[in-house]
Amino acid sequence: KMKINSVHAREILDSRGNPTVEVEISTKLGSFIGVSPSGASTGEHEAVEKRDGGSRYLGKGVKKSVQLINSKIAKSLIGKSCLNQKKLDELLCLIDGTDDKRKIGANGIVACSMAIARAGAASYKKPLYTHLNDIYSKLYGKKIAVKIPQGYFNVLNGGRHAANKLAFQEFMLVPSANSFAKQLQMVSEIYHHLQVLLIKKFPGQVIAVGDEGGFAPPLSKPEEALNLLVKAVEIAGYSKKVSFAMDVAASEFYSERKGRGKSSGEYRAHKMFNASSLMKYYISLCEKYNIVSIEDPFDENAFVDFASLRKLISQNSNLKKRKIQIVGDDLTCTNSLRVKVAVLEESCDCLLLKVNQIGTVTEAMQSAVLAQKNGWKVMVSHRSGETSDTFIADLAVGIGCGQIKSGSTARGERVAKYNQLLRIEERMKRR
Ligand code: 2PG
Ligand code: MG
Repeated sequence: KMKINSVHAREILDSRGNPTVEVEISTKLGSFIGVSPSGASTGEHEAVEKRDGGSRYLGKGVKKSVQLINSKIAKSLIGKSCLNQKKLDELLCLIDGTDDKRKIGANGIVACSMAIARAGAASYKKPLYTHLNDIYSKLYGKKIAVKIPQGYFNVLNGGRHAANKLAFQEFMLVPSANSFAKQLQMVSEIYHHLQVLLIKKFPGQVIAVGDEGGFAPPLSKPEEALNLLVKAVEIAGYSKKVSFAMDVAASEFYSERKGRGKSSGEYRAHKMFNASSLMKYYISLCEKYNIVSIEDPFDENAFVDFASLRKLISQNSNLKKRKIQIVGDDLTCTNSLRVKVAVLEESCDCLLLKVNQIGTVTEAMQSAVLAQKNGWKVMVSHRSGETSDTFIADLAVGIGCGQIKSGSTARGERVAKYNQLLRIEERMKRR
C-alpha cells in the first residue's frame, strides 16, 4: 500500500492559451502530476469538458472543476492506496455520478487518473510505461508486450486546426524505419523541405503552423496537400519509405446531424459531397497516393458509411494488396459502448485512443482491450490543445498498440511526446 497524502488541482494554460486542469497527487515518495489536454474537433459523444462560463478566460476557465477536485475528490482519495488504478478510477466515476462526467468534468477527472498512475509507477520504482503495461496486461487477461510505436506525423493542418480552406484536418507522414529515432529524423528532414516548398509556392505569404505544429498554408484541395507531401518526401530522398495518412474529421464539415448509420446530409469540403460521392473520392485518393490510414471519413454517427467504405476498399483490385486502415475517433470516442457498435457494424479496424475522451486511464484501456480483442489496431493520440506532458508516449508503449500520433516535429508540446519515445527507446535498447 502506498497512501495518497494530498490532492491538489490548479488551473494552468494549454498550448492554445486556454485554461486546463493540472492535478498534483503526493505520496511519501513525492508529488506526481496529471494534466488534461483539450480537443477542438471534439466528438459529440465525448465525456464532458467542464468550463466555467462567464467572461473570465472567455468562459473557458476551469476553476469549478479545480475546486471540486480540491474538496470532494481530495477528501475521497486521501488515505487510499495509489496502487489500485482500477479501483480509484471507479471511485472517481462514482464521485462524479453522471454517465458523461459532467459534474466534476472529464478534464478534472482525467488529470486525477493520470496523476494516480504516475504515483503508482513511482511506488513500484518502475518507469510509467512499465506500470501502465502491468495495468493493461491485467485488464487484458494476458501479458502484453511493450512496443515502440509507429509514428503518424501530422505535417499539414486544415479543418478546425487551421485558418485555411482545407476541409480535411490532418495530413500525416508514416515513415518506415527500424527505430523511432530514425522515424523522427526522416520526418524532421521532410518537414524542413516542405517548408522550403511552401515558401516557394506562396511567395510573400505567411506559412503559419496550425494547432498541431504542421504547416497551414492557403490550400483548399486535399490533392494539393498530398502532392506537396509527395514532393517533400522525394526531395528528402525517402520516396519508397514513407506512406501517408489522413484524419478527415468529417463531422466538422457535415451539414446535418440527424442521420444514424447512413449520413444523408451534405459534406461541404472543397466542393459538395454526399456520402457516396465522398466515398468514391476517398477511393480515387487511395488509388493516386500511398495512403495507409483514414480517420473519421464520415460523420460521427455514420457507422454504416464507415463500413461501406471498408467494403469498397477491400473489393477494389488496385487497393487489395495495400492495408488501408479505417480509424474511428469522433465515431467511437474511446467509449467501449460505441466501440461495440462499431465492431458489430464493422465500421473500423483501428481505434483512436484519447484518455480524456472517456475520462479515466482504466476506461480508456478497457476500450483498447475491446478493440484489440476484436482484431482492431489502436492508435494513441494527443489532442489539438496539449501541454508539455508526455503521458501518452508511455501509454502507447505500455499498451503495446504500435501506433501514436502527436502532431508534427515542431512545437514543444508536440515534440515532448516524441522526445519521450526517444528516451524510452534508448532505455529499452540498453536492457
Ligand atoms: C483528432 C484530434 C487530434 P482534436 O481529431 O484526432 O489530432 O483533434 O484534439 O481537436 O479533437
Ligand atoms: Mg480525429
